[in-house]
This record gives sequence, structure tokens and C-alpha cells, in this order.
Amino acid sequence: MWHRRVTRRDMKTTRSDELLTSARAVIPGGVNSPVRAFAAVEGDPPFIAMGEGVHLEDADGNRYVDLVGSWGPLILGHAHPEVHAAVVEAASKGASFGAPTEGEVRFAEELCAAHPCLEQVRLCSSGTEATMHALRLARGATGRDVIVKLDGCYHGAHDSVLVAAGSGVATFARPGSPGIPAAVSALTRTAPFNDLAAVAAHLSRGDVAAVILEPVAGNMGCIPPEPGYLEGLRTLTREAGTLLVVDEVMTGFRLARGGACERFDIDADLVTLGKIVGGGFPLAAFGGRREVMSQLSPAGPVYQAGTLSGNPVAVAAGRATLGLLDDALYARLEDLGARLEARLRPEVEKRGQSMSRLGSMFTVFFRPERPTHFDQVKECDLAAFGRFHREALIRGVYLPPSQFEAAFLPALLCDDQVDAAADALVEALDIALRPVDGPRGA
Ligand code: KE4
Repeated sequence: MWHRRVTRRDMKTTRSDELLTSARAVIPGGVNSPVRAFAAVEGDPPFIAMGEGVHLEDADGNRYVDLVGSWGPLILGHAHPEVHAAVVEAASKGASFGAPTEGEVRFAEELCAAHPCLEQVRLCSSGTEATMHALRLARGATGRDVIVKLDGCYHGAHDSVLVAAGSGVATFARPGSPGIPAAVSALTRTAPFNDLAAVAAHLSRGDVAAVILEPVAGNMGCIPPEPGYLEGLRTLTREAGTLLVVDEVMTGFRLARGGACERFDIDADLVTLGKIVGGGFPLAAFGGRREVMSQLSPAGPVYQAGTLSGNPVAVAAGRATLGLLDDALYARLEDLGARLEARLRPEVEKRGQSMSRLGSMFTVFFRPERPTHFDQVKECDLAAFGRFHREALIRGVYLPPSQFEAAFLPALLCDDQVDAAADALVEALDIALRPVDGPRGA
């Protein structure tokens, strides 16, 4: 059942504080991925000791309902017994062989059966790898060098896409990253999300290998495509001989079993997948039409490789997870999202802020109107979001620590947990919106 709300005075942080001090001595910023550092919200990150169903427990014993789910993968919650059993069974036979196994063939068949745009897939170990290799394949297949990405979309941490990126890059208010050669960045053009004319202008030059996008943006907060946008991108790219690369690392198996491509009927040339497909383990994939995928080594000339690609333990976790993602689960996710929105959105709007939700992805935006592109998200009151996040945390709701991220509902939440989370978020909102020099507290 939902635990009692944690108030500020109950929030113990001794052990997490000690761990953060130790971590910072040996790991840059104390974290292995920047967004985990809580740099854009108040306070320091709790060090997590365990996950159990829809809950996290930190090193000091504070419990939270987890609306991050390891940034999306844990759609079934933590330590799901069937996923756990599959992992234990696979690991008992060895961790990695660097050789083909039956499991990865069956997994590839299951991905191709589930996603409408997959005739063939190649497995890898992270979303970054998936988009990096998909873009190399698009360049190899078209003989063109330029790619177009959309402002605020995030496709991982490789050179071609760390341009006007969302997620941690936006959280740290940097357009990209030092260390990326200008010659590489020059090959990446950008356009605002939900702006077809801007993409058309880039495509008119006839030199674009691929347009890559998040079909529903999650890395600048949850921003759905405007009506006609995805269809327009498909038409424009087809006319320009440009491949449409739909990055479903976040939306794949989240918005539907066939991802956003099923939900919005997108005919993508290439698709990237990650997060949920690995059930919390390092596993990702990219795939698409056989005509394009057959260009990939060893079938074709475009090279791509990975020692742990298709790792049998990760594949076991992925197969167990996908086996549980049925119609009833997606119907439940929609019900949970609608229940949360019905309880939260009126309160958010009454307080002059906005909220966006699609399926089980949502974001509270600290601006009056719901944003439709990155520049509007950048207008949000980021300090107020930082206070909101902190007040939610001390009430036991674990939200992504950035305005430029989406929150995720796990399928196993029960109704009263959704209601309690919504009520805690309203309380957090009230305190976050108080005049900064006003009283704070429980
Ligand atoms: P990874 O390399 O982090 O597995 O995946 C990169 C990636 C690619 N495409 C999309 C749409 C993504 O959302 C991501 C990763 N998402 C972020 C959070 N929104 C990962 C969290 C982190 O960087 O620690």
C-alpha cells in the first residue's frame, strides 16, 4: 500500500550524503550519467539501495513511488519475478559468449513481429549505439553525409546528435559539447520540433541522408507531435530521398506494443529501440526495411559491431519483459495516465502552469501554456521546477530531476497510489509556487 507521506523533517540523508562524497572522489560529478546528479533541482540525489515493484528505497531507508523507472525501462516495475527468474536462469548458463545464440534470434523475431516497421534488426547495448549506427547506416545507404535532428530531441551521447539536444544537454543549458569537431557538427542541421517548413528547407538542398526524431518528444519534457506533423515528415523525406529514422528508444513498447509507429501509423525507414526492450539490462536495437538493413556488415559494406551485442542475459530479461506486454497492460497504462491527468491537470492549470501527457508519459511544465517545441520549454520557470521536484521527493514521489525530461507511470501502480501521487504533486506545486522568500516546509 502507499506509504505515509514523507515530510521534510523525516527525510534522512546521512548515508546518501556519505556515498555522494565518496562518489565525487572517484567519479566525475559523483555519477555515471549527468542527469542523475540533480544539478537542476534542489538537493542532492538519494543513492538507491533497491527497487521493489513501483517503489524505490534509498540508502537511508526513504521510500518513493518511482515515476522515472530508470528513465523508462522499468515499465513492469522493479525486480519483477518473471524477469528476475529469466535472468537467473540465463546467467546460470554463462554471461556472454560472443557467438550467436538461439535467444537473440527469437528476440529479433519478437521485435520484428511487434513493431510495424521492422523487417530486420541488429542488437546492441545502448540507445546511443542504436542511433549512432542507424545514422551511419542511413549515410551509407544514401551516400549522403548530412543529417537533420530536431531541437530538444535527444538521441544519446554521440557526436552527430549532441547538437541542440535535450535531456542532460538541455538540463545543463549547453547547446552541445566541447570535443566534437566542427566538421562533424556542421553535418548536423537542426529544426524546431513540430515545424515542417524548417525541415523542408533543409531537405530542399538534396543532401540529407536522414531526419532523426523522437516521434513523441520525451527529452524536453513530454511533447506530442502536432496533428499532421509526422505524416508531413514522412512525405517530405520520401520526396527528398531522405531516410526517416524514428528514435523509439523511449517510446518503443511504451506508447503501444508497436511503439509510436503503431500509435501514429508512421512508416519509418529505420527505427531505434532501447530501454524497455532490455527490461532494465543493457540492450538496444536498430532495424527497419530489409533493403536498408541488408547494407549492414557482414551482409553489406556498412560496418557496425559490439562485443556484448545480443548479450544472452540481457536478451533473457528483454524476452521476459516483452512477453508480459499485452493488450491488457497497455489498456491499464492508458487508464493510469488518464486517472493521473484527470486529478492533476485541473490543479496544475488552476495554478497557472501546464501539463502534457500521452499514454503513461507526462510532464508538468512551469509555464502557463503547454509547450509544443523546445524554445517554449526553455521559457519555463526552472527554479520553480527544482523546488517542485524537491517537495515531491520529500513526499515520496520520485520524478525525473529536470524540466527537460518525461515522467513514466509503471503498469503495476494501483489506483490509490496514482491518486496519492497526484495529491502529493499538488502539495509540492503549491509550495514550489510560494514566493521564494516565503515559508517552506511540510
Ligand atoms: P542510452 O544511450 O542512454 O541508453 O539511450 C540514449 C537515448 C536515445 N534516444 C532517446 C529517445 C533517449 O531518451 C535516450 C536516453 N534517454 C535519457 C533520459 N531521457 C537517458 C538518461 C541518461 O542519460 O542517464
